[in-house]
Amino acid sequence: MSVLRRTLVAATAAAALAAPFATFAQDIKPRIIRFGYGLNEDSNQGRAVKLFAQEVEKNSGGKMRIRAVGAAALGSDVQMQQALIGGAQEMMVGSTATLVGITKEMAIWDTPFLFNNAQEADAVLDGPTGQKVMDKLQEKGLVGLVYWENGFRNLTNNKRAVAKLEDFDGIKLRVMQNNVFIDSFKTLGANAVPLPFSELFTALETKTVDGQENPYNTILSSKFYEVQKFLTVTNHVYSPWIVTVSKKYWDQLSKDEQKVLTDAAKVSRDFERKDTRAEADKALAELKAKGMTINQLSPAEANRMREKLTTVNAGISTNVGEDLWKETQAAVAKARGGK
Ligand code: TK8
Repeated sequence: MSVLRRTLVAATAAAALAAPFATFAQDIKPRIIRFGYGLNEDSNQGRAVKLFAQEVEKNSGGKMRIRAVGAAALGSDVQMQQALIGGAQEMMVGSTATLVGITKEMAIWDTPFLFNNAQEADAVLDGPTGQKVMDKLQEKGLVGLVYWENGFRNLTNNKRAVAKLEDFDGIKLRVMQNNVFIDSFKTLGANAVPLPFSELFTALETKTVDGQENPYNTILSSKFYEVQKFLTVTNHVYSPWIVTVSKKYWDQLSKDEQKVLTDAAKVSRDFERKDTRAEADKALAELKAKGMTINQLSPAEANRMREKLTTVNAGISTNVGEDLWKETQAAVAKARGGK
């Protein structure tokens, strides 16, 4: 083959390879994916959505773009879920707890003290049990991609430092719109008031409610320290977030486009968990510096709270099904055994 001919062949091959991208960049408008979330842009949730957007744009060569909308500007978790199901919005991230009205099995993650630490949570959520629960969303019009960490939830309020079970009495406590949370806090003696997260700051500010419970990261990024005096370290439940796609939208995507989203979701999950944990490690000191009064429960009182909360387990097991309950307990035991 002559030098000229070899050059020509190489040039033609390069052009053929470049062609689809060239066509695409010039002729096809990028797919715009509206991705809603509830927290502020400057939060662990906001940072991870941003990273996800960068990954999607990079891996699709600019063909798919994420239009990220934070601070519940597209609606509360529950409103966004409905928009995804109807096909009016493409993606979101929110608490698994707010999905229980759609997929009852999600309530398994609301079991008080299910996980002792984040490693157990990762093993179970990323394992077959987590996948099974996530797959249940499909028949309801949602596709779950990955679990992110919201985190271990802790109590804040304006009435008093909660040092013992009896201190919950009469505290008007905002909880997520979910029966397990309502039951759990009623059991502890609080007056549980279900409200969307998007209404929470105002409800605390206007004293419609006295308190709430969320991970340290959220107490910081949502500035709850401005309207809450007392923080009690309870770690009463590990709360996952879940990244979901409208199934109506998902089914319109090519396999390659779906892969761009699943790959980016995995990268975002690993980033988000690291970032969240690093922030949580420093958050308590920051909240103290912002003026919150922080107290730990004594081991005896922590135990009393734990025991009291086991009374909600039977209800969760009935709701999610005894098989899933048992499977989850076994998965936790396995993770705990370090296997
Ligand atoms: C954000 C919520 C939030 C959750 C809550 O949209 O509602 O308290 O912890 O993270 O999903």
